[in-house]
Amino acid sequence: MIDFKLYLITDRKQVADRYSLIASVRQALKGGAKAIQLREKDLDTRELLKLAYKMRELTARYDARLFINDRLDIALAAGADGVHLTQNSIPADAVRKVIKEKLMIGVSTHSLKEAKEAEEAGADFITLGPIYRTPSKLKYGKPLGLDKLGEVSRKVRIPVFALGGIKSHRVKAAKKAGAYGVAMISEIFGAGNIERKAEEIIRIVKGI
Ligand code: TZP
Repeated sequence: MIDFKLYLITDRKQVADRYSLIASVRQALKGGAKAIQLREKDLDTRELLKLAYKMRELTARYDARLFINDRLDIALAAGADGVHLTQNSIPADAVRKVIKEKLMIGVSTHSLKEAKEAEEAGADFITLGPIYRTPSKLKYGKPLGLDKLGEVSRKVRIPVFALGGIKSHRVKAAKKAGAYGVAMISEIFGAGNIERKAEEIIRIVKGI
């Protein structure tokens, strides 16, 4: 069961330097965030594990789920709730065989084909993106847009989180198009008041 609507993805390089990543995530958790994906691709294994331990301790305190990007080994070692797989990771069905229901599996997708494949492979949820233009993801080419988000959301049964260029003022449209929830980096980590920004997004995405 996916019991969160906001999926917050980390990027310590986007955190205003007066805060550490941990302090910023703490603010988001205070604002009500219930799912964090640790995505720090440039850290080596031991640094990443150290950070994952800290994130585990912190998220547990706020009863929030922790996902680790790409690294099943780190997810298991840190006692995370799930692993978030990319299109280049070990595939979801291979992970599922080993972990059964012990961990949740999220998968990053960029097309209907990838979304269907992730569902068939046993993913619990997917992110779909980039929906809007976002500087960090220009390499994916043209944004998918809301129509594609709607089509994918209708054609898979697992929850779809809209990702890429999602800002407060776009959350409603993403929901209306059919997204189950929203995933984001810069809108929250770049906010002057992270706690309040997280609160605001959660209110909109839950429709309250
Ligand atoms: N995958 C597709 S877009 C994206 C990722 C990781 C980055 C989203 O970042 P932002 O700042 O929420 O647009």
